[in-house]
Amino acid sequence: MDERIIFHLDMDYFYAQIEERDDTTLCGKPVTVCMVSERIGSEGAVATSNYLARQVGIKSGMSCEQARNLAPDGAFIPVRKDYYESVSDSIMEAISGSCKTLEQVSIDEAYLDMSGLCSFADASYKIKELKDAILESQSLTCSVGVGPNKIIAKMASSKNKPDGSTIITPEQVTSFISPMPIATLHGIGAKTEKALAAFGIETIGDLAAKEQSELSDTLGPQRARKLIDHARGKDDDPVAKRVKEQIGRLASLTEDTRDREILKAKLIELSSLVIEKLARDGRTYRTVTVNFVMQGLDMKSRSKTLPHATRSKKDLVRSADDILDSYLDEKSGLIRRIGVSVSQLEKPDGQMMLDKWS
Ligand code: DGT
Ligand code: CA
Ligand code: CA
Repeated sequence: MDERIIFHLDMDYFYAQIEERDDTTLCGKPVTVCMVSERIGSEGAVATSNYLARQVGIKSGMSCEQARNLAPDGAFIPVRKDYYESVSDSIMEAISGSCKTLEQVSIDEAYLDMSGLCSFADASYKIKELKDAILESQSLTCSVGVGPNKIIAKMASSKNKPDGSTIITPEQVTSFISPMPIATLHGIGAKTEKALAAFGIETIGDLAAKEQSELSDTLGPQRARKLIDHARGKDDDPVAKRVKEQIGRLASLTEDTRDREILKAKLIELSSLVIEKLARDGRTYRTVTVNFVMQGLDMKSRSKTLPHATRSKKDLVRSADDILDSYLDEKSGLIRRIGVSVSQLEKPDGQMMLDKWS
């Protein structure tokens, strides 16, 4: 096989950077994006923050209240997940033409298979092209890692942030990863870290020096093999196009309700968002699902499948509305959140979108 060259792209302080871009008055301030819990006005945990906020100790997952104490003059912004999703879609669209295969792995991360399109020696030009494409399309910065496989590319992208890049050639792999703490290896959580510590394994290099047989009893033979391979910088996992098997949007209601008009208006709003996303992906749907999160937080869903594939908003709204009617008829209780999703997605050329790597 020809030499592989894989890029890993990770957007910088993604949610907070989008907010900064959209509101220039935030420039130079610590910016924190807060999750908003069920009820309007009550803040949950920090989703992310910009680098100024990180300097005063604000971290993802801490309570927003705690964050406010750390940065009394900072900006605190409620999360806009659907909007960030649409920014993410635009970014992925802008770069999809620059590689052989694009594998989106989270809202702000993707692997790009660049094998045959550049070499390690000229990778820096491709990095610049990629960063420029994202800047031009969305005015946002990212960090890029380049390596002979996904594991190395991902470790490289976090080496130099924000707006950085790191290229690790096959020859540099061992010296790059060996000294790193074992917890930085993909797939090693606190429990495995502790189990490996009992073997005196603290760095990735320590793990690379072990044989499978030494760790099989503790990790299981397959996992032991895989983690040792990764620690030796070996990973042949392909960059695989990931397809979403459904597209959906969910929203909280301002109060728990079973008012038909309020629920219908929400369904129309959500249906528009779903249709927009479907159009961006160039897909059709056949099945419509409405999700109901009840006051006690139990979840119910009801689906309806249409006779033909379609991209029609009218059909989506009508189907969702029918489902709502029969649901209200059948069930009692107040509804807290409502969602609309479509599945059985197809590309116009008739290819089924499958719920797996393709
Ligand atoms: P970075 O990559 O270190 O410059 O900063 P981010 O903010 O891009 O961090 P990353 O890549 O881990 O996560 C991407 C986005 O995912 C981030 O902007 C917000 C969201 N996110 C990350 N961690 C959490 C979390 O603990 N809770 C919630 N709700 N969202 C999170
Ligand atoms: Ca990121
Ligand atoms: Ca990320």
